[in-house]
Order: sequence, then C-alpha cells, then structure tokens
Amino acid sequence: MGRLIAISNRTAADASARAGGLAVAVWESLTATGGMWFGWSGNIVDEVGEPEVIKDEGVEFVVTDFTEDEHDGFYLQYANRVIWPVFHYRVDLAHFGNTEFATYAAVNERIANMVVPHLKEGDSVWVHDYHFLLMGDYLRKGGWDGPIGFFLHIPFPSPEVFMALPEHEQIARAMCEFSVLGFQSESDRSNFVQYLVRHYDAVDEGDGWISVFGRRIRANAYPIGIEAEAFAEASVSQRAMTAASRIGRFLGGRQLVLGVDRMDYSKGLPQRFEAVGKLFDHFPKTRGKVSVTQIAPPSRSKVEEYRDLRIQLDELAGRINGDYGDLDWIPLRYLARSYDRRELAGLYRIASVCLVTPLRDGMNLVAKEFVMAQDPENPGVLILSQFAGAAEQLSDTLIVNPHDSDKVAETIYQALEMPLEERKARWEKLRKTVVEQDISWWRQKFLDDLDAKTD
Ligand code: GDG
Repeated sequence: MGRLIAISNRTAADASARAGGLAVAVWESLTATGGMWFGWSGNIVDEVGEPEVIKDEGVEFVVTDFTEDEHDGFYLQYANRVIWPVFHYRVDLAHFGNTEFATYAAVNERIANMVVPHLKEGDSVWVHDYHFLLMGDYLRKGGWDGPIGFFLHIPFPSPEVFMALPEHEQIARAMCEFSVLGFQSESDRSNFVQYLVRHYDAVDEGDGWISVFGRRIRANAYPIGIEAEAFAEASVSQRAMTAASRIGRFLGGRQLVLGVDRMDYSKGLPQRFEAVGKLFDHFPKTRGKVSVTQIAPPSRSKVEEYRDLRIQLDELAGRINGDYGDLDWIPLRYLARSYDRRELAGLYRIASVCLVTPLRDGMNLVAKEFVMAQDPENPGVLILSQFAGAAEQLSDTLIVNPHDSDKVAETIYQALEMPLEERKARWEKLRKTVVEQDISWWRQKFLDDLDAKTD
C-alpha cells in the first residue's frame, strides 16, 4: 500500500489525542506509510485562513478552523441533530431544517478541496464517520479517481428510517462514490444494501461486492476492536489499582455494578436506571449488598437534547436513592465526569457486573474494554444490549433487550449470582474474540479490502 490519507472530524494532531484505540490504529498506519491526516483544528474563528500544517514523526496533519456558521450548521446541527439521531433510530429527536444540509455539504466540499491537491498516484484515502458521508462525491468531483475507503462508526439504520432523512438519496448516491464502505456489523451492512437493492436496483454479488449506479463498490462489516493486550495491562497498572482501592473504600465489601458511557441518549441510561430501581424492588436480597456506579462524562452539552437527558438522569437517580437508599448505603451513584483510561480499567476490574445497555450503538468499545480488564481467576459478567454492534461478536455474554427493564433487572440478579465456573467459561470465550479481533485486526481487514480494490 502507498501513502494512507486519513480524513476525520477531529485528528490526533495533538499527541495526547493518540491515546484512544482508533487514533492509535490510524496513527500507526500513517507513520508506517508517511501519510497525512486532515480534519478540524477544534477552533472557531470569524474568518477561515489557510489550514495549519503540523508535522510529527513523518506524518503531516492539515487542519482547518471552522466559522461559527460551519460549526453550528455542519457539526452541531446536521451531523449531531439530524444524522446522529436518525442513524440511532431516534427520528423523533431529529431537527430537520432547510439550511443545515447545505452547510454540511459545503464543509464536506471545502475539506475535499483541501485534500485533493495533496493526493498522488498510489495513495489511498480513508474517511471516517458520519460527519463526512458526502466526502467521496466531492473528492471525485475534485478529480481524485483513486481508492477511497469509508468507515461508519455509528449504526446504519433500516431503509425506512434512513428514508426519514429528506436528503437520503443524495447521501446514498454520494456514499456509493466510496470504493470500500465499512460498517460495524452485518446488520448495518445489510440495512444499507437492502436500501440500495429496493430503491436503485442494486445487485448484491456476494463477498461484499455491490453493483449500483453503474459501478461496483465493496460494502462489508468490519467490527472495530480495541488495543486488547494494552488494555489488559492498563487494568493492573498502579493508576488502576489506586482507582480500584478508592472505590473499594466506598463499596465497603458490597458488589459493584458498573456502567461507563458518554452521556448520550443512544446509551439507554434512563432505561438502565429504571432497571436498577427494579433490581432493588424485585430482588430485596440485593438491598444494601450491591452498589451501582454509572460513570457518564457529559458530551455535546451545547445540544438541547443532551441537557434534557441530564435533567432526566438527575431525577431518576434522586428517586431511586430516595426510595431505596439507607443511612450507610447509596444504591445508585452517577458521576458526570471523566476518568483516566487506566482508572476506568481499574474500576472494570473490580466490578462484578458491567451494564452495557445502549438502545443503539455502532459497536460499543466499553464492552470489549470490560472483558479485557477482568481478573482471569474471578471474572465479572458483562450484560450487553442486543442493539449494540458488539452483540454480534460477543454472543457468549448475557444479551438483553434494554427496553425490557424487568428482564434487565432479572439479568443483573442472574449475573450477580452466577457461579465462578460459568463466569470463567463465558469470559474465556469473550476474551478470545476480543484479543483475536482487536484494533490491528480491524485495520488490516479494512485496509486489505481497500488495497484489493485498487488492483
Ligand atoms: C462511537 C460509536 C463505536 C468513556 N468514558 C470515559 C472514557 N470513555 C471511553 C470508553 C470508550 C469510549 O470512551 C466510548 O466508546 P464507545 O464505543 O462506547 O462509544 P462512542 O463514544 O459513542 O463511540 C460507538 C465507537 O465510536 C468506535 O467506533 O463503538 O458505537 O458511537 O473507549 O472507555 N475514557 C476516558 N474517561 C472517561 O471517563 N478516558
């Protein structure tokens, strides 16, 4: 493979942003190929000037500022108040307007025009996520006819839901300008392909090949992984052990049920809190013996729906603690702040149960991190939503419907009571999958297909 040219909303130009799995995976491919990474600088300005170029270890970052209008129309509105809710099946929360799509398209075009002059024969472009669904089209219009891969980190909805987007046809046609389209799960891939088959007479030729709009593209599932071994090491680091002993003081011998999610309505937190209330209601044995801690760092707090969610969670947690709490016991704690990755690893390690119950999720990396952080001699139990992409790979865990709070409560109880032998047997299978299908496996699988497409 020649140079890899990455495009994503935020880049890892700042070395501290290279801590997460995805940033590491992309970064490694760029250092190996002397590549480039394009995206937003994170700054909002009155007037956009020349993009800033930052060079680090042979990788060139090219980042642009956004105007206030771009940041609002492209990022806050169309990407996060239209695409995000619709792709997570929350059409009710989408704010369809007249002008935001134009700004979204204009930002895709502006960044494409920033990239094209840098592209050389032999390069491969790799575009990330829902911010740039139109990027393939604009790169082609700019004159680039080489390979372009695209990876969607969030779900792709069923055809009927996708069609709620007034611009669905324009988006779908633009997506078909990518050479390789990557989805998190088979179900996302199948939603996309079904839409094309039903509405545009696409032919699913097998092995990921689709012919549509007079060309052949490849659409496959590439379930994203984590830096599995590195996460296992983080869970026994000094920082992890300190965090574990701090929460241990709070628990005072009680069992820990843990949740870790960005505070987002897709993560099913109100439904999860309801289930926790039912756990204490239906299984009195757990009262005073189990503490639930939810880590929920706020995200996108400028978007109204996120402020509403915060209020809802405050109310629910208050009610549950009021109903069930006691002088020496807080049943449900929710901490609206973030922790260091190693501290999280330490919390996962001492948790008896991890609740990963999104209403929809592209993959959900927390599920995989929890698996890797377990003590092999005494592993905890993962409860996973059937609507997380991870459920396709981690079917050996306890899978739940997050809307069914009675059943979720019952499953938490089952997990708390699960005998050691069963916990070990399940965990070993999960661990094997997470280790084998890690972030390097994911990157290689995607880049191999992108490479094959160029032969
Ligand atoms: C999108 C898709 C897809 C959470 N709290 C803290 C913290 N985190 C870390 C977790 C995990 C990451 O954030 C969250 O990843 P998820 O996969 O769970 O969810 P999204 O943020 O919605 O990610 C998702 C993913 O992209 C990758 O393709 O799986 O479906 O929605 O790594 O550990 N990290 C730190 N402090 C926290 O308090 N340091």
